[in-house]
Amino acid sequence: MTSPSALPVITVFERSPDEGQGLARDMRVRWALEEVGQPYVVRPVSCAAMKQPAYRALQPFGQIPTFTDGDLTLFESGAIVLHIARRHEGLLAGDDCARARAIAWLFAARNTIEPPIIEREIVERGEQNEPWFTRHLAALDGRIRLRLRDLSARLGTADWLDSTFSAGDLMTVDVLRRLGGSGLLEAYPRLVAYVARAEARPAFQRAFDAQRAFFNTTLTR
Ligand code: GTB
Repeated sequence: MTSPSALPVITVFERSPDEGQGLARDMRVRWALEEVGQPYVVRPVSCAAMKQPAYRALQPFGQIPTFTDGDLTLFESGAIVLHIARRHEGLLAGDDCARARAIAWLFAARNTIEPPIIEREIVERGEQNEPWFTRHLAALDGRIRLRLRDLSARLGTADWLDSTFSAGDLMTVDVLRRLGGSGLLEAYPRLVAYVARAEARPAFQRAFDAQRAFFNTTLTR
């Protein structure tokens, strides 16, 4: 499907399993677009359609989100956020070194912080009845705590990871939000405040409200 307008198009769950909590990976893309003031169009995709060849041509693994802008289609939320940040003002501020550090944080969020958090979700969802469940969960909690401890130490009393809010903060906060309900973040008050500070940004609020409103409309369809 092509956009009826010249706006970028992102794909999202037709009905998100997170029920409008903004935990699916389109949230970080919506948030980035809101931060830079770029309007966009949402294209809902059903779980079945995601696995069809037509969609896999956009996203080889049959997942959301994708991002299409003119001739360019991208998959991988980190690559999409980075692309948006490079194309627009606002998410990679400062000189070349500051931009490089912000990109390093974006990668750290995806490659160093997120993996044990995702693994924990998979275990929580899929291994509850296995005899090793409690031990496996405890091991993952330990790995997550190490990351949180180090991240909290680095953040210290600063508002953001590297002077001004960046794509690195956006990605880090989006990843930390997935710990909601686990009780793990609460042991790190500086990280709790960091997430709250980011969630209070008007761009975050607009992105959150948009995905929530979208989910609510799917309820009545
Ligand atoms: N590495 C890819 C990226 O970053 O873009 C991963 C994309 C991905 O995991 N997409 C998920 C997907 O399409 C949705 S976000 N899954 C369908 C499939 O693989 O068939 C992951 C997600 C799903 C559900 C919740 N939730 O219910 O809270 C949160 C996050």
